[in-house]
Amino acid sequence: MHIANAATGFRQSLAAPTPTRPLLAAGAVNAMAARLAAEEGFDALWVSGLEVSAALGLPDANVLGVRDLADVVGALGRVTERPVIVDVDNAGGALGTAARFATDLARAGAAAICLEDSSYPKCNSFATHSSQQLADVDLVTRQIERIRKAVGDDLVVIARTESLITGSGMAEALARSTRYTEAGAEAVLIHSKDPTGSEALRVARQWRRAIPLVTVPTAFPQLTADELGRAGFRLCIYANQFSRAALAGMRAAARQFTREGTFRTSTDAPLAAVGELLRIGEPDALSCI
Ligand code: SPV
Ligand code: MG
Repeated sequence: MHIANAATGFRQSLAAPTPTRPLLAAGAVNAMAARLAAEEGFDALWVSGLEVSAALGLPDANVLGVRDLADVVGALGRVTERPVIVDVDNAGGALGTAARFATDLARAGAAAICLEDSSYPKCNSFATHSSQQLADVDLVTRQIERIRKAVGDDLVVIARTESLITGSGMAEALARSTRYTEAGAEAVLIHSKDPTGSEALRVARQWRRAIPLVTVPTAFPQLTADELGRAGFRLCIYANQFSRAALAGMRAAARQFTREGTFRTSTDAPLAAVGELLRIGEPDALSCI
């Protein structure tokens, strides 16, 4: 029951006609990030392959298993009911693995999964040490069909194409998107690493379909959520900014300690109160610090 509700509510939000305000999803690698995202008004959470891999000290290269992701979904669900979208990468590059990712994540409480068409083993879209290849379009199409057969409507399926990341071009991106939606995907993400943002805006201009369009604006942060919404994107996924902020904040605090021998709070290295940390897992907790 709970499983179907998570997907149903998210599906309705995706379909709601709001011309300028896209849904906003934040990468949440743990309950602390999820609580923060919910309190600050994000509509949904993104379980990022990159963030979860980094948190576990692993490469973003098809090393995560479905249980790693399901554990994170469970942790987020302890502190917020915001819908959770899980980045399943290429879901193991096979039909059986795709079905297992879908069933286990639906059971864990996810509202949606995002399946990408990178070939197995994948590498991160922004990595320059290794090159990204596209998976066979028929394989990805059959993965989507298999996911649908496994979970029915209990998950929203977002299909992501890496066509622009691999330099295969806009025509390929649009043709693949058509195949994926015909196979049962309900939203499409055409990923872009163009730092000017003009490629992403071109995607939105050429997208003349009722299917919701999704963007991950990591490479083009100069475009605001409102601008992306007006361009036609229905969902903006801020995939890794909280982990990057945490990394920068931890480094600033550590450097201040090395310099001054104390963790006293300063504007350069602000620290949340101990009570804030205590209240992530126990909302009514009180603290003297
Ligand atoms: C992730 O967050 O793992 C993503 C988004 O897939 S990106 O890193 O931008 O490819
Ligand atoms: Mg990823």
